[in-house]
Amino acid sequence: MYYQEIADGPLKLVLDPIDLATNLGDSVHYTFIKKGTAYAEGFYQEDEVKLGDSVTFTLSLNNVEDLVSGKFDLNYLGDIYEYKDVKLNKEFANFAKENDLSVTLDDPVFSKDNFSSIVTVGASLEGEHAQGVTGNMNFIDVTFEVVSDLYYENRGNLGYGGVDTFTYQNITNEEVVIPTFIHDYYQFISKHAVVYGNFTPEAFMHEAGFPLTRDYEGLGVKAYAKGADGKVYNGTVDEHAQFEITDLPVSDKPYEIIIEVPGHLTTAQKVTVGKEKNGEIYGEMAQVYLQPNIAGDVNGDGVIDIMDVMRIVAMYGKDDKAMDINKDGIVDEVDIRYIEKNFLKVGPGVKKDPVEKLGPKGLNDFLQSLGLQPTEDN
Ligand SMILES: [Ca+2]
Ligand SMILES: [Ca+2]
Repeated sequence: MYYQEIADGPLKLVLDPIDLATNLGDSVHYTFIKKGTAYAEGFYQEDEVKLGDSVTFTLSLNNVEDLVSGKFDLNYLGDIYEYKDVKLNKEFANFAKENDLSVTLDDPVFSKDNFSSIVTVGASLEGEHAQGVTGNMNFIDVTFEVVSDLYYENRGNLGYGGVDTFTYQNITNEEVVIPTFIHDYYQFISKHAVVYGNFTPEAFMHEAGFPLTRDYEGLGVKAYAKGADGKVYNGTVDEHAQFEITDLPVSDKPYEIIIEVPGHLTTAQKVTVGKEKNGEIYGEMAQVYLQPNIAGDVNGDGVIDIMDVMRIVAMYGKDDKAMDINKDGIVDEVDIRYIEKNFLKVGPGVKKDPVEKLGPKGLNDFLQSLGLQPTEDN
């Protein structure tokens, strides 16, 4: 690096250590600043935080001259952290006391952008004073509470961006804007996981293989996880056939991830969530892959058999919500062909034998009674 680059402004350097196994390690951030340049730096008081803990961010000032008031915007993840309070750092408070200065903290101002919640905090020296603060000093502490631990960064921080700049007024009422850096971080101990993925509802698949856009929640699709202790954790589904289940406590015992689609066999998958590190299990975001939901179980008993056929036949040509597998407003050939295709299939974990015939009558007899030809290879 050249002196000129530093003289022109702070130079940021990121070193990515690569070990002998060529695993990319955590990168190390350095900022080089010309000696004497004014800047601010952020620190966290904690080395390790978990759900319910508080995190205190301290803004430290370097090489300021005659500061009489100052403020900054602090970005934080509003889903994870809840603002608690702002205080003068002890160092600043002691300095004020020793110099007979009274200091007023600004009321925090809250705002939001697309990425973050933002709190604007600051403080001013009160009354007449001959001089402001010069040199290096810890200024303000801002404290948050960890209200969710669905956070999985290796290096915990309050949010993207943190603090960009610190703005202060000096004794001659000039506004000075100085750069701010945060290289500090803490270990975030997450104990909850998120699982997500896609489901594949056979009667709502485009022939090209992707799910049709539908109000799956409105159609009664349910995604949930069942813990080893039987506890159920409900998830959400969106109109693109994606599901998400949050707040699963990490455990060394597996969860069963279950997707129910009306008119279809239920699908389920066992997964163990959480990443082990030094004997401790941490939360993670894990994608779960599930078998398709097979269409045809209109009575929801976990098997596709003659009972489903019978029900469809009874409602054939009508607009019956439960029997209309593909929800196009009519019970017709499309619906019964799913049953024909998947006849005698059984959902995962279902201990029930599908019934092939009703008395002497089988699937083909019912198809023929509707004027339909059985498919060749049936
Ligand atoms: Ca059935
Ligand atoms: Ca239909």
